[in-house]
Amino acid sequence: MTNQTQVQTPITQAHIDFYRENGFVQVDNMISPEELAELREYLEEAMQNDGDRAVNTDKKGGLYYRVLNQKVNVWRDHAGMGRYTAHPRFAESARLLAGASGMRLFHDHGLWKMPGDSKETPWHQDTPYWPVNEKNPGMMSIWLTLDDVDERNGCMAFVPKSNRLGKLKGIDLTDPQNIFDYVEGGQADTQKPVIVPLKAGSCTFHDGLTFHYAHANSTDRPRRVLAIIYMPDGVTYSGDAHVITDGAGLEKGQPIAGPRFPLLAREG
Ligand SMILES: O=C(O)CCC(=O)C(=O)O
Repeated sequence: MTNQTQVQTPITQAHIDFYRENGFVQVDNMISPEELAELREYLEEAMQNDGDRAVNTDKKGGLYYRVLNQKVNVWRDHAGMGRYTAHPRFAESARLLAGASGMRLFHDHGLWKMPGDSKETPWHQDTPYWPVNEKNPGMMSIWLTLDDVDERNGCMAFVPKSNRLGKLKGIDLTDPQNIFDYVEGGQADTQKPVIVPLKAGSCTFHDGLTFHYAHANSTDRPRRVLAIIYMPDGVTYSGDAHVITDGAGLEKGQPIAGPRFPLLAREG
């Protein structure tokens, strides 16, 4: 007989209610100062060293790099990052907010907004980029900042309840369309963003359908973030090409599962 220890999280009923109402939520002090120091060290190593599994979205100087210096699947090249990306506290927090019976890892990514020629991350939804069949898959991200963030160095902003607008077109992050033009019936109720400055070690969670944006970095230091994307157990693969699912041996129409997509949190 197994004796499962309940995973402790900072999630309160107020967080759950806010997330379900608005499609995002701020959670302060997700990690301790000691964890923050360790995670900074690990993510620095993961971003600076080339392994064979993690993937850089663009090279220094590229258009995408000016928006984000992004490395996906850092957990697959760095065992220390693996510990954080699979952290039960983060995954259980995500599960509680979403109200899912189980949460799987989709992928992690280091998201650094570099100083210098920095561009904003335009308003977008995440769901249109993912190779899943469901229009509303309940997928979500934790965005955990390793630096204090505000409007000067790339904090996030969200449009409350925009997740209820459903899945719209994907935005080209380097040559953005205006996502608000895609909203049927006009823009009025969809353009009231909430800007979310955070202290290092704090985080936001957002639904894959929630409109979000990040300011450009006008400081002289990188803005360092670990983001992890979770999917409720049972979300199915569309068969579309995607850096995370290509070569993972998945069958179109089948639930995304297997060793690259571990179940990180479950009910009970
Ligand atoms: O970090 C950013 O600038 C944007 C992050 C984002 O779009 C996301 O985590 O979905």
